Amino acid sequence: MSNPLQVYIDGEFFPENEAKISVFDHGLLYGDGVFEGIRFYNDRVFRLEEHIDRLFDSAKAIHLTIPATPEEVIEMVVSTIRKNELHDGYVRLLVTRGKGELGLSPYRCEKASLVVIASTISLYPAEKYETGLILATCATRRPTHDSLSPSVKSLNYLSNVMAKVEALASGAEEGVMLNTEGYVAECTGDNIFVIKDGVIYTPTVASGSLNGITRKAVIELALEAGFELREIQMSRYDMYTADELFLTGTAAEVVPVAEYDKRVIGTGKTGPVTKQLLEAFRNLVQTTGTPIY
Ligand code: PXG
Repeated sequence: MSNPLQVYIDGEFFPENEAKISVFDHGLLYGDGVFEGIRFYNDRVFRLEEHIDRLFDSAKAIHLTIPATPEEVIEMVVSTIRKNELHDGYVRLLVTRGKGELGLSPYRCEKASLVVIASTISLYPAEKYETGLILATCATRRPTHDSLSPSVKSLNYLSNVMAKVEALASGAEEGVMLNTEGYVAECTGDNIFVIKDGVIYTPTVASGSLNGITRKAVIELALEAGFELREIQMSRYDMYTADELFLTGTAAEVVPVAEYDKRVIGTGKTGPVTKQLLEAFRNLVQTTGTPIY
């Protein structure tokens, strides 16, 4: 049997079956906290500083003080991977509001808790990167800026979870979430890209999509490769009539889509632009990032 994972909690490492958070933590009681999902490949952490920046921005937006500096959080992530002697994998970094009395007020919690789990992940089977995913539109909409900003990567993922349930119930593998105006925001855990007549399109962040770190990396790769790229208000029509469609995310990386709401996308096979960007992305993650060892 392999060694148990060592989980970092507030300055100490615990074997996975002893890695516990209080039932009085407001992260559990109210979903009050923020998180990041981060990948490391070939002994380097991909875009670590961007993830830490987004974590601090999410925390600031929910009025949560992270009890460490960004540099210290970076060191926590790298040392947790090192402690587990991992080379390729996934980090889940969470900041919860911390242990407190019952009651919504965050001021009942003395200090936020920091947790780092370093493990392995595989979201979709390898053949999906050849054949493409099946998508369906979900009934559950993305939260709006006037409630919880969709830019906050909070511990409250219930609307995404409900959307995922709806997608799976309709026989799809991933769900498309619209904003309250009915424009495409993103999938339950991935950003969306469309290719039409050689131009690449993605919904604006203002449409209600997370400012994805994979999204940003893919935009950079597309521009470097000389593609025209437009951030737009995207409709389902734009997706139905796309030549190619793909999703981006830390877990999914760059994954093609073959079918959406029963419409075959393009030829139904992974298209050339998707293939090119998928390869460029795989090369990027293998050759850049914060060194672990
Ligand atoms: N939209 C949403 C709602 C997300 O949660 C993305 C887009 C893609 O963003 P990044 O920065 O990863 O390119 C996400 C990311 C998980 C998991 O465990 C979820 C995400 C990332 C990593 C793991 O389900 N979501």
